Amino acid sequence: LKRAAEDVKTGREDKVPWFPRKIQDLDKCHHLITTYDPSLDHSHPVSLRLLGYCWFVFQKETIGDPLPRIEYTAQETATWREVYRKLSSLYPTHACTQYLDAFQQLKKYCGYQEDNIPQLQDVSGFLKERTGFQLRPVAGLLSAHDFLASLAFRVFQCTQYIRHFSSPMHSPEPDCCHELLGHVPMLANKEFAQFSQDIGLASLGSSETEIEKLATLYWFTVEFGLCKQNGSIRAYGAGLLSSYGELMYALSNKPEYKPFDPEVTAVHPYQDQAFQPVYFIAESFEDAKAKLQNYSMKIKKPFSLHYDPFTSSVEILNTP
Ligand code: HBI
Ligand code: FE
Repeated sequence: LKRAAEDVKTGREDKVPWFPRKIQDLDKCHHLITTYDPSLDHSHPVSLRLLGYCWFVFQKETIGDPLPRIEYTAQETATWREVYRKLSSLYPTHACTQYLDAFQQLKKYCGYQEDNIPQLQDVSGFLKERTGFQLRPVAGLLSAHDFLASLAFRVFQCTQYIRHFSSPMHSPEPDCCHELLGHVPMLANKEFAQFSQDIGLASLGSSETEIEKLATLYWFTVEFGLCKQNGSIRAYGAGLLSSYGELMYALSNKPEYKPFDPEVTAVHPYQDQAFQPVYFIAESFEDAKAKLQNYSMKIKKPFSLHYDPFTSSVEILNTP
């Protein structure tokens, strides 16, 4: 409500929702989507102990504080082991080289191994050194508005609990297997980090309609993107790199492929209950970044924004 009162009045019908101007404002970007309520779904009891703990942490934690270290139970570690083993057997043939390079580094420096769930604090420090990205713990699925806004400041809101042991190969919402195995390795790559931040920056000061389109772009790239590599096709999307079944399927001859084109991709219907019927292929991250920048320039905003990396804040230019 407090945020709603701060919406920017533009005099147009499409008003600009409140958005963070500096990294500290991300403390207000914690709006969870409640389509999935673990307390009502007994077939998918996520680890409620940790979920509750995340909530607790969330209340107190401000950006920049050290991230809590979690002592995972033997059962939680066993779930991680199963997911880690199965997925890492596919990476050499299915993941892009940027992913594979970072994965090696994470094994060396961040405790990525089958008997250990890496700690967000260690991973966050590693990313900060590589690309300036940092992690911050979050209790579940955030609104696209808040999630994308944090990317603008190179902050990745990251779940810290693990899926329930009863279905190790599937999780109805993001969990640390998805974040640590899907997202983190790619965020260690400079090009990809810039691409992610660019989607975030494009969302700041955009209308809800434009944010919805950017969320769809995010879906088909950061979550389910494929790219060309030395004449073959590899995965870079986190939703693929954290799902054994869909990773195999995406690189089989079953789905349809289309070239990544933001105008087309942003309005393509997506599937969140089954495998995607269509995947978009990027020529390279350079190319995807250039196309995204071109797309973002065309989004109508009542002002222009400039990101200042020294202060982690956005300057607002040409306000009427
Ligand atoms: N929230 N915690 C969390 N993790 C995500 O990966 C995530 C999210 N909210 C929205 C989202 N991803 C995307 O699907 C887009 O809506 C931006
Ligand atoms: Fe994700």
